[in-house]
Order: sequence, then structure tokens, then C-alpha cells
Amino acid sequence: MKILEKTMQNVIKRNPSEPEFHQAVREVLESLEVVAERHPEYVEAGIFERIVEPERQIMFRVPWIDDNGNVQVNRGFRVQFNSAIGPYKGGLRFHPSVYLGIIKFLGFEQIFKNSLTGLPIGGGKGGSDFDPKGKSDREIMAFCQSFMTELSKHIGEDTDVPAGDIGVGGREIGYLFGQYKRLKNNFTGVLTGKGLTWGGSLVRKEATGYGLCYFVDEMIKAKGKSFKGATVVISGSGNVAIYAAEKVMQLGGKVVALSDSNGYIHHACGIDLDAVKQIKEVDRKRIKEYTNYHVDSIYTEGAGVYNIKCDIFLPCATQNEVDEKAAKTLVANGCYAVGEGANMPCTPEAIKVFQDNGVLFAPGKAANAGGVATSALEMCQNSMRYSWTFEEVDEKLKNIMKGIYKASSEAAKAYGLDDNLVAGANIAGFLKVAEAMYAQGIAY
Ligand code: NDP
Ligand code: 2IT
Repeated sequence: MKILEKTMQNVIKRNPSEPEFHQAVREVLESLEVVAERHPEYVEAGIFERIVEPERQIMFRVPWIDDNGNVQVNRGFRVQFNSAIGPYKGGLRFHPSVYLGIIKFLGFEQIFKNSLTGLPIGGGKGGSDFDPKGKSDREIMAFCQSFMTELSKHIGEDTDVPAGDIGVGGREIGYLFGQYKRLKNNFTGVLTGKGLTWGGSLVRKEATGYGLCYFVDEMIKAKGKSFKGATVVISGSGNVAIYAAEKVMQLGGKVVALSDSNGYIHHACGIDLDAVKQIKEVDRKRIKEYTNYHVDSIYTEGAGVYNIKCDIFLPCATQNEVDEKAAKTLVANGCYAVGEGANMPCTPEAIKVFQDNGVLFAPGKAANAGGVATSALEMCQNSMRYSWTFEEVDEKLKNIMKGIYKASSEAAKAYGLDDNLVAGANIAGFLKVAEAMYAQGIAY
């Protein structure tokens, strides 16, 4: 039997009905078999059993009043997964699909991602089943204030520093920060993704998408390819997708499609990003509206953006959006590289299709770490009460992404796994956390 199979079985038993969490843990433990063989001291110290169990999980009621005067009740979460290398750090997701299993999968992934950045941040994640779609600004504010009223008891600049994720952008971070400050009478870097006039960092908004492209650029460069002249399809049209598209274009690629949860647009001559920003960031409307800006673009209802022929595909929407069938379609259409901007957007079956067909594959933990890395740079600037220029932060981000690519590919090689970046990222991210947990004894 494999060394870590028992740990996996315990995870399933102890966390029933949480398939996304099981999926995330399984992938990591499978990669770590080779590490367990080489490091019996980590097995003896129970590092594997401990790392799959969150240090702390907080669930709370979030009551608020809607515009009709009705009381609404949502559920709030914060999972403080691992603090071995720094304060818990990770985003907040507001989406009706959120339940404990989603937050745990995201918090677990965050441990390794944050470790890969090389910066001192532990892993955590939070959120709510609140659906921001169609809500007025006042309703969003009422929800955020109620959510923070409880969350404020558990976070702090040296304890746990939340940020954005799906459904949480600059507007929400503003309302959350305002409420924290009001409750604590303390102006501190307790959240990242803040506005530029109140402690935010330049490049944070762009960081995940830009970082994804810097990572993919390194990965394809190693095989003699580049974004120049490449046709790129991106799923999603939120924060990560928009700034991935922007960087692809700056690097000389052509983005021909974007999507949202209703459908996707195809614009063969290249997406007009100003129109997308207006629709999504300003008007908060559906991607379908794009056809009003460009009559030569085509809107298709439903999932399926991956059916459009491309050289490089960047899934930037949500977990498990790319299944085996989608992967086979991408391969058949000649796609040679896939970079995960979202967290766990490709199913294990899809990843296998890519790997079996020689598609260069950049796993989310490594490829989308630019967002949280820049959050850590925001924390750093807040502590210094200073701010770097756009160019300074962008340069640091670029170097961090190059470093993550190097660490992941070197770890894969060191363990005889060729250029398997999935395993390499898991191993490199794990080793730093394991060493810290080992040194700190059975503290958690
Ligand atoms: P946004 O809320 O800004 O955008 C999310 C996008 O994905 C929207 O286009 C949304 O469509 C689509 N989407 C969300 N849920 C679903 C679903 N169930 N089915 C289909 N489409 C869906 O979020 P972000 O861009 O910030 O996040 C996107 C992904 O990137 C997530 O996986 C997130 O965890 C990950 N990520 C984000 C980081 C960040 O810094 N923001 C950092 C690292 C990873 P619609 O509007 O119709 O819901
Ligand atoms: O998934 C992620 O890495 C994020 N949503 C960003 C987290 C952060 O703290 O910036």
C-alpha cells in the first residue's frame, strides 16, 4: 500500500460529502508519495496527517436586511488552515455554491501556493454562500458589514489577512475594511486588495492575470515557444480573466474568446478589452452585452468556450470547469499549453489527457500565485508605511513567477518526475511548510 493512502482514507472519513476537498488533497498526497519515501522523519512526526487537518475552522451566521426590508441569513466561513510559515493568508469567496468543502479545498491549495511564492504567508480561505449578483450597493454593504462584524474577531495583520476571490473585488474589500476599522479603531493592513488611496498596492488588481502569463511564458519559452502570434482562449471574464487577457495582448498574443456563467463570446479578430472592462467592471453586466459593441462577434449560450480553436488555453473561472471531454477537444484542436488561472479548474481526468498528449500544463497553485504574492507585497508596504511604484511591484511579481517556475521544475527533476509541474509545484510548496512544521514541534 502507498504510504499516504491511509491519510487519504482518513480525510474522506473525517470530511464526508466534501468532494472538492477530497480531490485537492488526493492530488497533493499522490505527488507527495515520493517525498514520504525520502523523508521518513516527516511520516513519523505526523506531518501528513496534520497538514490535511485545518488548524481552525470558523462558521458563523450572517444576518442582513435587503432593500425590501426583509431579513436575510447567510452562512460565513473562515478556514485557518496552516500558519507554519506565516499568518493565514487567502481570499474570501462570495458565491451561492460556497459551503465548507469548497472553502477547505481552497484553503488547502493556498498552503502550498503561498509557500511557493517564497514569502512568509500561511494558508487560509473564507467566504459565504451570499450571491452578490443583482444586489444593490446598499445590500452589498449591509452584507459586508455584518460579515465583518463576526470575522473581525478572528483576523488581524499578524494573524490572518483575507483578500478577494470570486464575487469579492475592490468594492467589497472597501466595505469590509471600513467596518473592520470602525470596530477596532485601528488602521491596519488586515485585508489586501485595498484601494490605492487607503493602503492598497499598485499591480494587485492585475497581479493574478499578469502573473499567470509570466508563468506560462516561462513554461513555453523552455520549449522554444512564445505568446507572440499565439491564439489564446480564456474562460471567465472576471478579475483574473481580464488581466490575463491584457497581459497576453501586451506579450503579442491574440485573445479570441471569454466567458461567464451564462455563455461565451468569440471575436475572431481579437477581443476589445476596453469593452469587456466597461461591461464587467463598470456596468456589472453579462458578457453577452459584448455583441452590442462588436456586431462581428458571436455569443453562444452555455458552457463550451474551450470548443474554440486555440494554441493556449487559460481557464480563469472556477473549479472543475474543464473535464475530460473538454480536454480532448482542446487537444484535437491543436492547443499546446494550458495555464490554470482559476483554482483547480481542470479535473484530474482532464489533466491526465493534457499530460498524455504532451500539452504543457501549468497547475493553478503555481501559475495563479501572482495574486497572493502581490498581496504579500501589499502587506510588506503596509508594514513599512510606504509604497512602491507600479514598475517596482511588477518587476518583483515577474521575478516571483520566474522563481516559482524554477522551483517547481527543479523539484520535479530532483524527484525523477521530468517536467511534471503538477508534482513539482506540490513538492516544492510542501517541503518548505513541512520543514517549518517539523522544526516547530507538535505545536499544531
Ligand atoms: P471574479 O468574481 O472576478 O470572476 C469570476 C469569473 O468566473 C466570472 O466571469 C464568473 O462568471 C465566472 N464563474 C464563477 N463561478 C462560475 C461557475 N460556477 N460557472 C461558470 N463560471 C463561473 O473572480 P476572480 O476572477 O477573482 O476568480 C476567478 C478564479 O481565479 C477563481 O477560481 C479564483 O479562486 C481564482 N483566483 C483568483 C485570484 C484573485 O486574486 N482574484 C487569485 C488566484 C486565483 P459569472 O459572473 O457569470 O459568475
Ligand atoms: O486564490 C487566491 O490565491 C486568491 N484568491 C488571492 C488570495 C490573496 O490573499 O490575495
